[in-house]
Amino acid sequence: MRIVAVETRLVELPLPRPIGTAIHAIRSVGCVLVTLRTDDGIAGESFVFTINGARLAAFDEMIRGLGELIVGRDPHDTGAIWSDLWMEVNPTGHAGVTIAAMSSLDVACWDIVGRAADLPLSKVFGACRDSVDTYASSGLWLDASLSDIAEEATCFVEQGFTAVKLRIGNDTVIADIERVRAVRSAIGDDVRLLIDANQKFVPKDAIRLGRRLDEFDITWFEEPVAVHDVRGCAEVRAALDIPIATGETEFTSRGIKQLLDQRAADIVMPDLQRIGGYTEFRRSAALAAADDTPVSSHFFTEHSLCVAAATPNCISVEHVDWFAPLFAESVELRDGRLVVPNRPGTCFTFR
Ligand code: SMN
Ligand code: MG
Repeated sequence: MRIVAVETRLVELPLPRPIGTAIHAIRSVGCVLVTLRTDDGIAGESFVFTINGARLAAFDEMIRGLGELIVGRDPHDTGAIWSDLWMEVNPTGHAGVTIAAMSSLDVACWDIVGRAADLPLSKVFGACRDSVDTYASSGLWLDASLSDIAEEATCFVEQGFTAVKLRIGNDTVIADIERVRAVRSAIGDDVRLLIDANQKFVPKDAIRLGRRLDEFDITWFEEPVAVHDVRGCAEVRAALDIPIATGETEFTSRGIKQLLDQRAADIVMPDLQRIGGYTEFRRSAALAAADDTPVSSHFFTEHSLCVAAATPNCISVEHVDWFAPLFAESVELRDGRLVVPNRPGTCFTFR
């Protein structure tokens, strides 16, 4: 089997309302949808996105440019394709747009592998489970009022979620504590509460806040400090009882390795686009497993499900509904977990 064409399509998905985190102001997501075609008619799909579609054309250009290099290759040779493209991107660097493009080609190749075998990728990778824990993550934004987040949290619980993620990162400790208190009282003691600071704090402030949050039974404290302050993140982790989750902004298994080496995370969070597709997701998860560290996938709910199902140390998949309109199929929430579908490939196809 040979790859014969790489096609891309740009799509903009507006959010129901603009939202904010400590570092983002988001109105929409711009996506590059990627289709790899093969000589025997099987196609593989994947996508990358940018917030508000910013500089999406650069991603499209990189995907098509690197895509040309894999025309003529057997899509089953995911290992060789990864290694060859890794050498190719030396001048542009092993992070950012280049890795996002490599990720999209990798995921589309694996989709073909699954479809050609008529197997879900969870089975191709070696399934561990048929459902994966999840948490509601398309809400509880930093710019929403206290009453809005309480109402949203209640709504998530009514929908069947057993865990929710709240964005924090206000200018005062008191304001963040109020938000945590509002959500905790809305969801009760039996629903898990995760918090995400989106890199807002310096280590001392993160520690000060974290100590004040002990009474709220926080499942994890995500990205407490700036992405490059790995040592600072390790300080926060050492000082707090609340587990620290980070890694969504790391590129490839090398980024995850740094977090593990510096003991900066209790949970690492590979993001399919930044990590380097399924190939590097699995390498990252294997490094974490050897370090007795759990992983939880970031964004890409639909496309992460199959690899999460086949990752022994994967504890959850983030539930974000932004990309659902792209797909003909939807994820299914059952008893607070996402069901791993039995369809071939990634189990999801573009409309
Ligand atoms: C997040 C990342 C990107 C956009 C919005 C929110 C957040 C998450 O860090 O982990 O969901
Ligand atoms: Mg996050």
